[in-house]
Amino acid sequence: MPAFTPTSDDLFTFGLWTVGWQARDPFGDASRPPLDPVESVHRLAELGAYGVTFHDDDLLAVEPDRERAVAAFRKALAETGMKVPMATTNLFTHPVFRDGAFTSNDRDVRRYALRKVRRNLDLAASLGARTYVCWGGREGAESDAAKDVRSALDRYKEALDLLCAYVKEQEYDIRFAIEPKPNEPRGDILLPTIGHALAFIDELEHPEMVGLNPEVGHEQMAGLNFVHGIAQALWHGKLFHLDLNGQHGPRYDQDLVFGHGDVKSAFFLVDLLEHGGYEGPRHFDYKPLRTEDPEDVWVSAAANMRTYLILREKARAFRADPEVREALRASRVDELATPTLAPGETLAGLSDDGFDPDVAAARGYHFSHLNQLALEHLLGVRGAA
Ligand code: GLT
Ligand code: MN
Ligand code: MN
Repeated sequence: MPAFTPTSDDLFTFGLWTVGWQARDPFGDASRPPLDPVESVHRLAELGAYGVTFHDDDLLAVEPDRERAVAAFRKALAETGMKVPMATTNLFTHPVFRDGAFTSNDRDVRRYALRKVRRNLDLAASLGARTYVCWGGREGAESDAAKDVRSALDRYKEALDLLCAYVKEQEYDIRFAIEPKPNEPRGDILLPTIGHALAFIDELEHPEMVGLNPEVGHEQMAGLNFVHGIAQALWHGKLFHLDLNGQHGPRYDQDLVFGHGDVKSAFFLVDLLEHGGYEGPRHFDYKPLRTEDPEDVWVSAAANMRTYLILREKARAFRADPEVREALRASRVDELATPTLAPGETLAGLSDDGFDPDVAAARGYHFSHLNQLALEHLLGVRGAA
């Protein structure tokens, strides 16, 4: 039985805001004390994480002086060897952002938001971050009368174009990753899904510098298949980063431990990430349950990584199982990789090859057997690789 013990080679990262969440919700006060980012860095390093990510304001959790807070954070990184592959800006907590940041109707707020991002971009670059996430949680509306969506998209584009130009001027090695979400905290958020964000990126001045940071729960809140979304993001070359967590279908954003929501989707997600060419950090964006005490927080942090490693092992065993290979062949899964026309063949010249649709319609695809094999690997009744 493998130990499922994470090491830095596994590239597991956590947002400081995850373990540091004090569990304030719309109905209740904080249930945990503030957590020093320095402690988070040390505890996560001990648990086998590769790095941490942060919002500008996360660093100020216990030390309001920014310079001192940054110095303490840098020291903790140096002591532990933890990396910062990604950073982002808090453009949602302060009430100034209640109508959005890049797309607030108030132009002064939009200008302030750009300055706030610029300041943290400079810090992110100095810490070696290569990805800068833009989650536009407040970019949206509750009333269709309150937001001119076409102007809002113009302003969203303006902001990203300016940020890309700034990164180029400063010669930072940073790309932006948009994180879609359908709703919450706004009634409707702009760029609500992977698909909306992909289409938006194509309209930007530097589309090559902008990709995605999809989150498991956010697509599932919209009733969408996260594995399909990730596959399409990979297909477009746009999976710059991702947020792993758990969610039980369309309801409020749960941010559960990875695998504690739809575990079958988590299995196929790990299978795709491990075999689909994604080489970036495996980043957890979860919230320790409000019921948990400060020590439980670290138990839940470890659970994210352990679950990922278990699913990785199961995905390997699934792919190596001769019966699975046979079932994949019987289901013609590999045949889809063959181009429909032969080299040199044209649509005009396409002959019918004696094809009989009734014969083809009578052939089963045997997907239930394949699905059952996956489920049995997941449930642990089929052998290890
Ligand atoms: C916030 C949100 C997350 C985003 C973070 C990045 S902040 O916690 O719920 O999904 O990834 O801004
Ligand atoms: Mn997220
Ligand atoms: Mn979320």
